[in-house]
Amino acid sequence: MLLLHVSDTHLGASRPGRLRDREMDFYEVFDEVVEVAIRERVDAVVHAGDLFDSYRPNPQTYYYAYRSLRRLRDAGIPFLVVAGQHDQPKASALTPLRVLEEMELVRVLATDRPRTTVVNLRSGELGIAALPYVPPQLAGEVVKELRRPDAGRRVLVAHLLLKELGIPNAHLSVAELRASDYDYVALGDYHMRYSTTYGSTPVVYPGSTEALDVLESSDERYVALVDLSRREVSVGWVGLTRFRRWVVVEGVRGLQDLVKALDPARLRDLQKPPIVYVELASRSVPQVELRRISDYLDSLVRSCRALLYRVQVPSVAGGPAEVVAERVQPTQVPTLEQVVFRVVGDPELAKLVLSIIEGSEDPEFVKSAVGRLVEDPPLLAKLRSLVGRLDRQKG
Ligand SMILES: [Mn+2]
Repeated sequence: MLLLHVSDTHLGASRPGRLRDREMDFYEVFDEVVEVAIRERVDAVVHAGDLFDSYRPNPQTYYYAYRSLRRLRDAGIPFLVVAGQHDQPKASALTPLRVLEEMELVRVLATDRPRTTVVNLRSGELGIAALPYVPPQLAGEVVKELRRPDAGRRVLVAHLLLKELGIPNAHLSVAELRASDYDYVALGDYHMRYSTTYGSTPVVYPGSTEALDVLESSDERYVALVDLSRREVSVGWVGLTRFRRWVVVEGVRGLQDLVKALDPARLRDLQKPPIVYVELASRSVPQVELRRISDYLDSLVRSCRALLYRVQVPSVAGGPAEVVAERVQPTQVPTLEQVVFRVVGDPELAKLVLSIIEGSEDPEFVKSAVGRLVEDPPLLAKLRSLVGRLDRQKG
């Protein structure tokens, strides 16, 4: 029995900022998770909460969630989900998870109280105890309602913060969760990868699929593959590739520092223009230098070498960092580079297309550009996959 464990996909989020491209990141990486599940032929996907970013997803969020989950359903892979705080309505309204359940795309394990179910998967019975998000002060009481499932393999799925993480507002310890009652404990709520064991039971957070703020940024994001076929449970990690990278530059005294740190080779290798966060060395960087820095970062955004940026000064005495320059919203009129990049989706390919557009008056130039393309197999392969993607979007 093989499960894919994912959590905190926050569909519908666009943080930081309010860019459409940023919102798409969350859908794209969710679609990659679905592809991993199909490729690895898992028996089920277990989502440990915060599928959506809001309990009132907008139509396009439903649209992309539906498109991805439909692929999973067509492959015969059940999607089992527990509610995180972002999936829970504030009043006695309906959680969006129920909408997906009614469409037979997901199976909701629990929404506001603990619930235990036995699910028949193609490789056998899986008993699941599910603990949705509850406020930390209630967790001690609520966990007493949790019943250990009566089945061959037992999994606990919960959306909470473990005391072992050593962060404020934690819910329970692994001992209080009675983790050793289960073969595997699938957790969500913490946005970084973290795993421990209790007795012989793996207790795992795969982390969110995208970083929602700079503190969560990382060059690696994962889902867990959990093999329950043998007595000894094994956990493997699959690294995701379609999430957006963050480039964080600290201790900047002036433009020169920044240009040096934003190594063009590093930026070119990224699949998507990164989110750039700059922290100045001190509060005393002169205004004129700050202006040069923001002009430079604006030029990166306009030419699609960065998605957005923020420049901060260090916080004083643990207070919040102060933002001194940023671009987190779309420019009013998109540049030609931005339009081409949006269609092409790859920086290298976008550059080629742009060079052809710009030189299109000159037939000799176009001939040589196309000639270059033919002699560059990796670039040609990218072009083929672009055509494939555009075809799929039509279909
Ligand atoms: Mn979350």
